Amino acid sequence: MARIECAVKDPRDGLYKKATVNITVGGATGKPASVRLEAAIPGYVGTKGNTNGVLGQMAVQALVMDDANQPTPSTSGNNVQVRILGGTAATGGARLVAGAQSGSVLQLPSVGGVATFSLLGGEEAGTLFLEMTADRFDNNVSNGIQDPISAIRAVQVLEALTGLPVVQSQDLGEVTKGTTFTALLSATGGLPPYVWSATGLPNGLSIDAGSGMISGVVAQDAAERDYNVTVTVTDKNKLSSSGTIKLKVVGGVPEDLAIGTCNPNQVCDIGVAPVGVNFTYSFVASVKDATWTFNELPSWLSGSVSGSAGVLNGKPKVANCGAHTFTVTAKKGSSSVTRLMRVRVVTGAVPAGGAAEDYTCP
Ligand SMILES: [Ca+2]
Repeated sequence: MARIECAVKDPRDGLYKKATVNITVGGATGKPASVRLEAAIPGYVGTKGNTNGVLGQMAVQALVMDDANQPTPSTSGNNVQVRILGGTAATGGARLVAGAQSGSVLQLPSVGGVATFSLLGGEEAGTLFLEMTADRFDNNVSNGIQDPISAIRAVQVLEALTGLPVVQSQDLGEVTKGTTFTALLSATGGLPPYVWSATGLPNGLSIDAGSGMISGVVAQDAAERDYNVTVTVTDKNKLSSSGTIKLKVVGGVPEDLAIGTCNPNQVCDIGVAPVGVNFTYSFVASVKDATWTFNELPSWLSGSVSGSAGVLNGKPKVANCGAHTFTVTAKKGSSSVTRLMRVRVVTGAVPAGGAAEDYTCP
């Protein structure tokens, strides 16, 4: 108990007025009611032996407060237990040190409600969870903890001081079912090496954790639509961030792009072209939005695209007599099919006033 007395002089009558109040000091139980851990600035610790200048140890204060939020009285025994919780990669080699004690668990006496120890980082970066416990039953943890009061604090263990890694968002475009697809993702910042993961990929595609390579063959049962894939990259500090990769699955295997009834193992005849007569031929695919290219066309023939058709056009001369082979390629998304075609230039009708040798093949 303590008595507080206060006296003031009243300016109106010049008399002193007094008041007293009795208060109870340490009015609460003096038993632990709350505990907390306070890490020294900057609040993170480096991995053991890191060469990047991150300090490998830091001081941590364990505070034990009573019901009135006052420091619990010091006791003759240990009244603070601190331990590193297992289960994270960062625990390997990490330890707590105070005086002669060293390990993943310490039991310490508090002085003025505070026990101080050091945390040393281990081999791996990541998050460490420190648990502090006091015993409300008797403010002593050495004889068993009957009524635990606990708090957990996360501490980041860093290999180097870097920013977060950032995934470069990108649009991978159209991916055609049934065809092999690969795309290499990239990240910046953070501390390589990176570990990659992805959610929302269409069936058949997967990401390589080590390289960030998305690859595979989109399954035939994958829905044909736009996909927004969440890609997460985690760096050596175990810091991670996510980005969105877009792609669109489209239908169509090479067989769907069959050109006419021509099969892939034969030369496909598209007919004859008489000398002196304009020759036209259109290729139309069985799927929409195919694009067309022609290769090794004879000099008298030119290819073009009209709408969704690939069109050949030309007027052969007598010098062009004979068979000509060339290739036609129809492409849709990443799927394409190429066929070998043949056209034969033959003798044409001689127009009025024309010379027979200009229209007659040898
Ligand atoms: Ca106890």
